[in-house]
Amino acid sequence: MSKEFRKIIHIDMDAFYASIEQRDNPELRGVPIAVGGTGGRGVVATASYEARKYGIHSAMPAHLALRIYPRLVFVQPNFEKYQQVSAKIHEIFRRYTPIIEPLSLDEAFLDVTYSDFHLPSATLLAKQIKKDIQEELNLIASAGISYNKFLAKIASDQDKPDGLFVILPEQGPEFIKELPIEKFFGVGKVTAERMKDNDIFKGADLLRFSKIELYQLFGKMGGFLYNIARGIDYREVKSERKRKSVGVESTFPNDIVDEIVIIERFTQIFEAWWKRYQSHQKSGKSVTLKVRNQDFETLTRSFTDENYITDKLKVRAQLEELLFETIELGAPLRLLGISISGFETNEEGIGRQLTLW
Ligand code: DCP
Ligand code: MG
Repeated sequence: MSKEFRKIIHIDMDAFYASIEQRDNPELRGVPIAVGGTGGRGVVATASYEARKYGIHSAMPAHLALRIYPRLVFVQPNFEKYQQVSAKIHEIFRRYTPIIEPLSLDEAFLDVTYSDFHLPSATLLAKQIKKDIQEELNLIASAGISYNKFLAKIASDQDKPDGLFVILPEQGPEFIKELPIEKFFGVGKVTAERMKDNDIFKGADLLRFSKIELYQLFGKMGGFLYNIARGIDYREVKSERKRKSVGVESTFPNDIVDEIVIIERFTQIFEAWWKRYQSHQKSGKSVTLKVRNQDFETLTRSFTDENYITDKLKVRAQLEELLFETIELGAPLRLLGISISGFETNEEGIGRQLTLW
C-alpha cells in the first residue's frame, strides 16, 4: 500500500529573518522586532512572533507597524547572512535526501520516499531535521509531512511555530474539503477570485464540478483543481540535480585583449564556477566554455568526459586549452563563461521505502 505514495516533507523556518537577528543579538530576544526598512516606503519583511501578537506582519508598511506598536524595534535586513544560513539548512537537508526543491531561502520540499538514512519513517526524519536545525543553527523550523507537495506545504503551516504536522493518505481528501481556497498552494489571486465568483470557497465546493466543467472555468488549472480536490497532486519535487546546467559567466566592463588579463579573469570565473559546481553536490560530464567577442558574436565549445568531472586541475587545464583554441589572440573579449551539464539522473531506486508516520 505504501508503494504508491511518495513521502514528502516541507520545511518552513519560523519568522526566518527575525529569528536570525534575535539569535545573533541577545538584546532582541523576547522583544517585538521587525526586519525591514523604516524609510518612506519601508515595509516589514518579517516580524518576530512577539510583534505578531500586535498584528504586525510581513508586507505591512513600516509607518503603520510603528503606529500600532511605537516601540517596535526595526532591524536592517542582512540578506547575505540569511543566504548563508539557508545554505547551512540545505547542508542539513542533504544528509537525508538529494531531492530538495527550495521555494525560497527559508522553505523547501524534500522527497524522502527513498532514503538510505536509518530512520524508517518520514515523520521521524522530519523530527530529526528539526532537531539538527535547532541544535546546530539555533533556529526553529516547522515541518509538514504528507504524500504530496500540496499537502506537505499546507501541513507545515498547520502547527506553526515549531510545528510538526502529518497528513496521511487516508486523511488527505477530508482535509482538503475544509481547506479555504486562499490556502491552496499553486493557486494565484486571479484563479482564487474566479473560484469565488463560482461560489467555490473551500475544497469541498470543487467536488460539485466535473473535470470538464473545471477545464471550462479555469483552463489548464482545471485539471489540477479537479485532482487537488481529491487529494491528488502529481507534481514532483524538482531537485537542483534536475537543473540542466550549472554555470558562471561574466561580461567585462571593458573588452579585454591582454593575454595576462584574460588568464586572470578566466581564473576568477573558473574558481567561482568550480565553487558553485561543488556546492550543487551533483556530478556532470560535459563542460562548456562560452566566449563573446567585440562584435557580440558568441562561440561555445564543449568537451565531454567519460567519467564525472571531479579533478579540478585537469578540468582547468582542459578549459584553458580550449579557451586559447577558441579566442583569436588580440581580438577583444567581451564575455567569458563556464558551465557544466550532463548530470547524473538516477536519484530514485536508492535506499528503501519509508513509512509516512
Ligand atoms: N519575506 C519578505 N517579504 C514577505 C514575506 C516574507 O521579505 N512579504 C521574507 C522574510 C521572511 C522570509 O521571507 O523571514 C520567509 O517568509 P515566510 O513567509 O516563511 O515568513 P517567516 O519565515 O518570517 O514566518 P513564518 O514563521 O510565518 O514562516
Ligand atoms: Mg517561514
